[in-house]
Amino acid sequence: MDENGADAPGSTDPRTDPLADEDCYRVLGPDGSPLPDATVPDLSDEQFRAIYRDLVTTRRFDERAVSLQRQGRIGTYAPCAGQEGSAVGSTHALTDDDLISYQYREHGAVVVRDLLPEYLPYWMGHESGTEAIADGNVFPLNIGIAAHLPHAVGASWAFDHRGEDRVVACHFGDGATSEGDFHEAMNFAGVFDTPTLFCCHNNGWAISIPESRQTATDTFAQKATAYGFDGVRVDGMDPLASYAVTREAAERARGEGGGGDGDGASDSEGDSADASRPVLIEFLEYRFGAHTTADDPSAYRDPDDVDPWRALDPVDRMEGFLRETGRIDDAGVAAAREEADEVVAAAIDFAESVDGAPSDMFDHAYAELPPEIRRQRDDLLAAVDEHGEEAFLREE
Ligand SMILES: Cc1ncc(C[n+]2csc(CCOP(=O)(O)OP(=O)(O)O)c2C)c(N)n1
Repeated sequence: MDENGADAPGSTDPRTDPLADEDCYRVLGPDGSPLPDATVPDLSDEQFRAIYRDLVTTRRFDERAVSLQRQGRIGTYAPCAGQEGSAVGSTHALTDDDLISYQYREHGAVVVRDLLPEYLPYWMGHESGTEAIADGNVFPLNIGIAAHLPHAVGASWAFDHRGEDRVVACHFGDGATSEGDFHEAMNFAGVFDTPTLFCCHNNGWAISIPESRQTATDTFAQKATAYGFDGVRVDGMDPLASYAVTREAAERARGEGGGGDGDGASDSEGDSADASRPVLIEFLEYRFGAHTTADDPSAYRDPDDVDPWRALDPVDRMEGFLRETGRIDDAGVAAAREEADEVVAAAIDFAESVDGAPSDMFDHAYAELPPEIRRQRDDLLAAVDEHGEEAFLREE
């Protein structure tokens, strides 16, 4: 173990057997066949295929984004391979009016909302990307770990106050659960019955810190007990299980009739069956690749540790399900891949055509700039005037 508490590469990570946890909710077996006692969600053939298409597109986006970073065409990027099932499956379980507040790795949620072209510019350094996705009910990504959780709870509390039939799905990693913001957000949500889905992506690692050094509890889901609401553990590499659990959690968060009770106050005393309640969902999954393109995972984990998890690849599993149930054939798979190539290529073309000015960075955080930020913007504009915009642009 190093001074950060991380195990040395090659040491035994307790999560070497992905299927060891029998309490983890699953629909699909490793090859995509439905498990014997599982309830397959009641979706149309088209909906099943849409989930598959979004998984394939997310995987393709991820591959291209890493490649673009290696070519110097985007900045640091957080790969999501292995984690597409939870982001895509859970977002399909929401309505378009529901708000998504995510960390930085849940790109699949953006794919489901059809926002890739608007989203990619962010990773190229354009603030306009974050503004555009907000119009699609996706809050801008958050790098300050767990700092978005209180905001997500605030937004869901506002929905409750207004009597709106909307929930907030707030995504974060296992590492975020060690931050004070996580506990404050969970406590507030429990006390005030906010329609919040706390989506914890337990991918085994917070950069080099393994899950075993992140918490002494058996699961992350059980942390909800301390705040008076339910926590559930689901196989995040199973898109259909992720869909089913999120669907049920969203119904719970909406309360019967939707939109909470509109009074913005806790119902926990009576805790009637139709009260709106938050839910913590722990998605059990694994990060196949590096933490970000600036990371080298071989410094802290044995590359062989990934193999058992690759056997549960969410894209392959969904394809296996569709094939086995006769919903897709070779031509359908080829068409999905071709469509994904086109969607991602078009998003890249669009993003590379965006022409941003350095001062754009001041435009999207505040409706009215506070005096200190205004001063900084004015200083920048004066410097641009003096030296020309080229002085602030990267040389191609
Ligand atoms: C408040 C804060 N502390 C530390 C960091 C540095 N940091 C960036 S990513 C990360 C790990 C987060 O792990 P986790 O929440 O499990 O998400 P994952 O990256 O695994 O998806 C850390 C510590 C940060 N961005 N913000």
